[in-house]
Amino acid sequence: MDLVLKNIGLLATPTGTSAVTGAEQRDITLISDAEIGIRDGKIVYAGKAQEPSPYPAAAKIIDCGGRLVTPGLVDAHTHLVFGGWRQKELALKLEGKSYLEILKSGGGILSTVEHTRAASESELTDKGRALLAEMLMFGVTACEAKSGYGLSVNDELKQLRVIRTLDITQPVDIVPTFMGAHAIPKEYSDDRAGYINLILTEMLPAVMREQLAEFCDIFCETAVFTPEESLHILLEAKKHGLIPKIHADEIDPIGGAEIAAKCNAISAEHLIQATDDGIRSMAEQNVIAVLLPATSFYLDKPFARARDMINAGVAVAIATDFNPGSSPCLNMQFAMNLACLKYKMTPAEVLTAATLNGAAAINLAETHGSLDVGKHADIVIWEAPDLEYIFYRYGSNLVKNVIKNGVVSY
Ligand code: IZC
Ligand code: ZN
Repeated sequence: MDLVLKNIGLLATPTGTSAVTGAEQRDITLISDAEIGIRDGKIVYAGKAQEPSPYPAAAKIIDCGGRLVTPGLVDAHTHLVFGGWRQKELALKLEGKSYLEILKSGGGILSTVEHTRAASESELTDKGRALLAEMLMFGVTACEAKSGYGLSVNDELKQLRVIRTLDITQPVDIVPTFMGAHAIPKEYSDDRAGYINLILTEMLPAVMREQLAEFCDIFCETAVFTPEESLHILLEAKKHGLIPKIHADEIDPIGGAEIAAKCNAISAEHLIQATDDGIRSMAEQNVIAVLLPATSFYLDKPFARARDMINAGVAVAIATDFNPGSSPCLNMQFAMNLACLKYKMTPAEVLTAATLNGAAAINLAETHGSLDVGKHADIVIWEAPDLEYIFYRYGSNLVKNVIKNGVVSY
């Protein structure tokens, strides 16, 4: 035994190795007066405190002081690696310019593309490392990270190599997503077919040659990629062995949720404007809804219909959407608080959404996202006596300690 967490006031966790749906999403395990045993970075016991202690005298003990303990948070949707920031867009936003208007005028994603292209691999790696350290402090032990600010073969590969380096060299596990279809770069502004052809014939094969991604995502949106283009690109990516994801129905209801179902995407993201038909088709195909409430907040948009999705049998995950434009916030606790207060999800539903269902959305549910025996010992000790408290005391960082693979990392 390497480590024992004793004197846990309340252990709160979903259970299982796949996404949970419907009423099951709030059916979490709650154990008072609990303890967790960890060996070789994995959980070997999670349950009621045991007397007499079965652990060897040499085991390291952490006294949790009666606090709340949960699985590490999983941020299933981030655009983590980018050059520059976009604080200059704040003034435009306050003047009433919309996200798509800023993008159309050459700002938005395209301004981040310029800064990302200009940055070296090591500059991007240093910046990403600092951001991940901050995410960890807020309780995140695994996340997803997308490319999509390179939009040329070399710059997309550069971003994905940074993601790989970061995964290897710091504690938070990172799952990589190729998102060459994030916008049409300016050198292709008069030739969208040419850019899509570049994605299909050069980017996808190059990404696969270096095994740099597990998922392929696309920004299916008015004035970005159409539903038809999205379906075509995702089906081609699938042939290369990538698992589809899709930014769907964020701003306009153009049928993104339906496309997610059609190509058997593992998840669809945003879904603010998803229709009843879209939600139904996602439920039928077990597509996970990755909802991003911090983006609704920052763009001053409606909040996605989480309750309708849960009632329809769609598994709901919550993530930050951390990016320099529409969600410059990497604090998973803030996203969770918004999910509770704005989606009216219960604390238990949000916990599942931010752990097990997030893990399932990035294909990590076998090993992450709950405190089941055999899973990675990714654990948050909260400065909180119970689960409600972390949704009530919003605005503070309520994480006391983070354990990653059995090691106290914060
Ligand atoms: O940089 O604006 N929505 N992609 C789709 C983003 C937001 C990121 C950005
Ligand atoms: Zn996004």
